[in-house]
Amino acid sequence: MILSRRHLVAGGAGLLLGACDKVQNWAPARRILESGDKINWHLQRALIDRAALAPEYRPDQISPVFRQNGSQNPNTPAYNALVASGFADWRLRVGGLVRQPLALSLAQLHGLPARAQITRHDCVEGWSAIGQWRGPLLGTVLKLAGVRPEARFVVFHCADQIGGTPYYESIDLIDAFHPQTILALQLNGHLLSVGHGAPARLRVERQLGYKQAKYVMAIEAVPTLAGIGDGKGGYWEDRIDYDWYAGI
Ligand SMILES: Nc1nc2c(c(=O)[nH]1)N[C@H]1C(S)=C(S)[C@@H](COP(=O)(O)O)O[C@H]1N2
Ligand SMILES: [Mo]
Repeated sequence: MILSRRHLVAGGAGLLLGACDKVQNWAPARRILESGDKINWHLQRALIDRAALAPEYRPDQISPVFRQNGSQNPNTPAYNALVASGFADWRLRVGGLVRQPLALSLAQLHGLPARAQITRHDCVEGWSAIGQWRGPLLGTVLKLAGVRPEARFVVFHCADQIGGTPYYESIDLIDAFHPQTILALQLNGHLLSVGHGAPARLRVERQLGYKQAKYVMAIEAVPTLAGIGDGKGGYWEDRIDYDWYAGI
């Protein structure tokens, strides 16, 4: 049917409802409504996808050796001094778009409720390893700082430099508050070794290895990735065409 002026200017509620019924039967409108449904369905599926958990494994499935990759020691004077003091002077800075910028000591991080998870690390170079990671939820730390509503991403600034540039990575707030996203302080029941990113490294379990920032020194909440590095959100994203969203 053609939508008539009478339908559009329908007066009473009853009439309006009647008009709605007719609109729903009107093919073009029905197509729009159905496509709305489809968009809704895709959106919901995407959101449910993003909330899904990474598989977790049994203790007997832990790899005997967990390989180290990328930087294995920042080896800068500043980092070496931190190692020498057992990270007593290390502070995790949390800043950017937060209500309360923080400088958390390692003891404070160890004092937060922690989560342990046995997960599989998948490196884009073609190797994997299963390990148990333990540490506070990144969400707990971000809630302490109070992320402002304008923030859309969190950036991790690391202590190591590759070719003179400090390593950096970023994730969006959906991953930042995912229940398996932790700041790992331990691997397989031991404090993180220097090789695995001491004293704190990100575990964002539904993404590839290069997102798992080691040697995290600062976390910054930002509205856009435009001002970070060359704007693609990570050290490797900016240098070779690694995807920013490295979903597994
Ligand atoms: N700061 C920093 N984080 C990093 C890297 C790096 O070079 N520097 N390499 C990434 C890559 S490619 C991988 S596969 C993992 C390796 O973590 P692992 O050494 O604990 O196995 O760390 C990731 N996080
Ligand atoms: Mo990797």
